[in-house]
Amino acid sequence: MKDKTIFAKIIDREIPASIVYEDDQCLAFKDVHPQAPVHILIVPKKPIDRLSSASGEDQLLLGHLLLTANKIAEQAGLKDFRLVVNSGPGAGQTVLHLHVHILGGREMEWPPG
Ligand code: DGP
Repeated sequence: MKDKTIFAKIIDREIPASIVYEDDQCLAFKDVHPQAPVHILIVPKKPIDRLSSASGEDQLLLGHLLLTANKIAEQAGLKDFRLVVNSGPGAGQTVLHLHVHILGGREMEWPPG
C-alpha cells in the first residue's frame, strides 16, 4: 500500500488543520503556507494523486470541487478569487493528493510564476 499523503492524514484527523468546510466528498482547510490573505485547499476524500489521474468516473466529483470552491469563496467574503490546480511536480505540485487552491483577498497578477 502507498504511504498516506499529508492530506489523507488531515482527512483522517491524524494531523490537525484549520478546517473550514467538510461534506461526504471533500474537505477544505487553510493552507499552512498562505500565498494570499485567503488561501484554502479543497481536497477530495477519494485519494486521486493528481488531476491528470482523474477519469470519467470522477466527473461529478470534479464538478463538485469547483462548485464547493464557489461556496467557500463566498463564505470567505471573496467576490473575485483564483483557483489553481497544479498537476504534477513540474507544475509545482508538492503533495500528491489532488487539491484545488482557492486564493483571494489581494490583486492577482497574470501570468502566474
Ligand atoms: P501544491 O504545491 O499545489 O502541491 O500545494 C500544496 C500546498 O499544501 C502548499 O501550498 C502548502 C500546503 N501544505 C503542505 N503541507 C501542509 C499541511 O500539513 N497542512 C496544511 N494546512 N497545508 C499544507
